[in-house]
Amino acid sequence: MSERRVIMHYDMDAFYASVEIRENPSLRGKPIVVGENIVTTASYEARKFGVKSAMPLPEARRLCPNLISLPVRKGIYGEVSAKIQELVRRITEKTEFIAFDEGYLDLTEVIEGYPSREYFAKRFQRGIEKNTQLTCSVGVGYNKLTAKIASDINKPGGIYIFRSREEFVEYIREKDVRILPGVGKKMVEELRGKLQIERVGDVYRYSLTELIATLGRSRGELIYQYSRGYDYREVDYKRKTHSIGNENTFKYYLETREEIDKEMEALFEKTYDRLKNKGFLCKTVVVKVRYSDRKTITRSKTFEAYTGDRIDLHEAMSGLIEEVEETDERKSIRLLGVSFGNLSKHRERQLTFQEREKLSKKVSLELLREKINTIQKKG
Ligand code: TTP
Ligand code: MG
Repeated sequence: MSERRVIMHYDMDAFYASVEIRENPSLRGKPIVVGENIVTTASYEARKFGVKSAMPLPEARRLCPNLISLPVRKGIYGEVSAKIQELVRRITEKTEFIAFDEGYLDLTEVIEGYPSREYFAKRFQRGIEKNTQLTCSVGVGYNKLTAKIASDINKPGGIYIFRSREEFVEYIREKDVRILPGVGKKMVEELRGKLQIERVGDVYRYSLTELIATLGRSRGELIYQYSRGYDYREVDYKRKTHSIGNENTFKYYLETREEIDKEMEALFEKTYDRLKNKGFLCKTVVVKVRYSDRKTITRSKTFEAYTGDRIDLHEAMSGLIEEVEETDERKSIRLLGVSFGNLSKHRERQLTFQEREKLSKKVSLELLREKINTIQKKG
């Protein structure tokens, strides 16, 4: 694989918080967080006080007494996210969305039509802002790794570009190893404790074999390659839809089992139709319930193999709802949802039990033949 690819990564700035500000401009310029108990994200004004994602709300308030906290409204962020993805897809089909607010674009071919990478990046940001009133940060690299790291460098509203591996290594060698994707808390401890690695450059002291011996194959290889700017992953633009679901919020809360069952049936029909029409099979059924006090629970069941069987799926859903009924305190319900996850297209489905048996017999036969051949050759 050459380094001639041009990959871009975009990441929306303070996404949930920015959407809330857009919906209510009087919040602009104020320190806000989105989250009920835990901060999911903080506006850049709140970040100045040290408030950040995953922080308990009381702690955030201690740091920033004027903090405004807002409840999470996933539905709206999902809609904005879909709009952004639609805009991005107009640029190229070679797009991989990895979260609500971020994604990769393979620009290798597209970029030829533009005067420069900076020009493209600026234009991209302007396009997103014009259509969504939201800002994003953009990184351009020669692979996913370098693009992703680049987009974080000049946040918010920033652009950063790595043109070559040399440039990347030069930038990264003095940085904390945590800058590398996949290096989490546990790995940081191991790197420090077992190998005295703190900065990316410290990784270069060890051979690949040494890293694998200490960290295991996949983590050893990852850190060896990433620290040097190697990453061969493609922008996975054929990536599948991850789930199909429907939910319903009720003006008048549901109180009885009959009401709940009726609504669940309707949701099931709607969701099952979509699954069938799109030609998907699935492995997981998820049921979501939100009570009048906003407490939300989800229960899921995962099958061994992919299925599109109406009865199987319906049974799973009913089982989950029963589970919920047994655990809750029978409060009134304001929202119900059903979704099918772990999707697979029909033709990519897993083998049935019989098919697997047949195949394994075939494979054993082939192995046996191979063995006989080797023995004959040796003889
Ligand atoms: P991020 O892109 O990590 O953060 P962000 O967009 O809020 O801020 P930044 O400008 O640094 O990119 O996550 C995107 C959204 O995902 C974020 O707005 C809220 C949500 N989120 C959570 O719900 N829980 C979390 O722990 C994190 C990190 C994010
Ligand atoms: Mg973001």
